[in-house]
Amino acid sequence: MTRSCCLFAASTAIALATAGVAHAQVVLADTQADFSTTNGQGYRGFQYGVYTAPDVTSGTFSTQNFVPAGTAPNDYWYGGDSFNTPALWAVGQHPAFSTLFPAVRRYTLAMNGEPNYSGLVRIQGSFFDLDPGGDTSGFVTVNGVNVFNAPVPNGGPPGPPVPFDLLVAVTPGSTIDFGVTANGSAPGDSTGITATITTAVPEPCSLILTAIGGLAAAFGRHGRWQLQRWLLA
Ligand SMILES: [Ca+2]
Repeated sequence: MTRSCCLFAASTAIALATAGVAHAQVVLADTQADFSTTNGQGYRGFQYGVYTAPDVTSGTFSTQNFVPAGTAPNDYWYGGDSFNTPALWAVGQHPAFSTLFPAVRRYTLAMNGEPNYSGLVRIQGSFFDLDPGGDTSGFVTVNGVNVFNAPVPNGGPPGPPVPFDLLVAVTPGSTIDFGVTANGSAPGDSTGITATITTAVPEPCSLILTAIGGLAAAFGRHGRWQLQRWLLA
């Protein structure tokens, strides 16, 4: 952060502190709020599809060959396997029934007008069972590297949350994937997912940028980002 930026941001922080305003960092993505089938693949930076390798659960699986689903009937993305699988909808996803390809929703930094951000992001959320008929695992990968992978116990819907809270470095074009694997068989594998991706600012400027986020709140999701980027220029 430059000196002029710090001075401006500091004055902003003081002004907002006086006004009692406090806001979180910039929200880049929200898996549920950003979901759409009517706006096409890539809307708000999200694509919905599969990894073309079966039943990846070990933590050593390949995360390459992400393929977006081709159609979206009835408000879910459909990957062409049997029994309407793989499927991805606003609050959950189901792996492919026959191939056992994991269902994956992918957020790509800077895709389709998403923020052109470099730095740390915090990925917070949880997986949870939506159908006690089958067990699954939920995973998160960033740029093809698996950073979270855990069983999702039955008990739904909704089952007990399997939370994750990850801090990773990204650049424009980085991919952040949220996936559900079949664990050997796919019947009854509907699994819930909720997650947000927010910018994360290391100390000592986190307080200042929190205040900037508050100043920018009225500008909307991407407007907030653009104001913060301008301040950091
Ligand atoms: Ca299963």
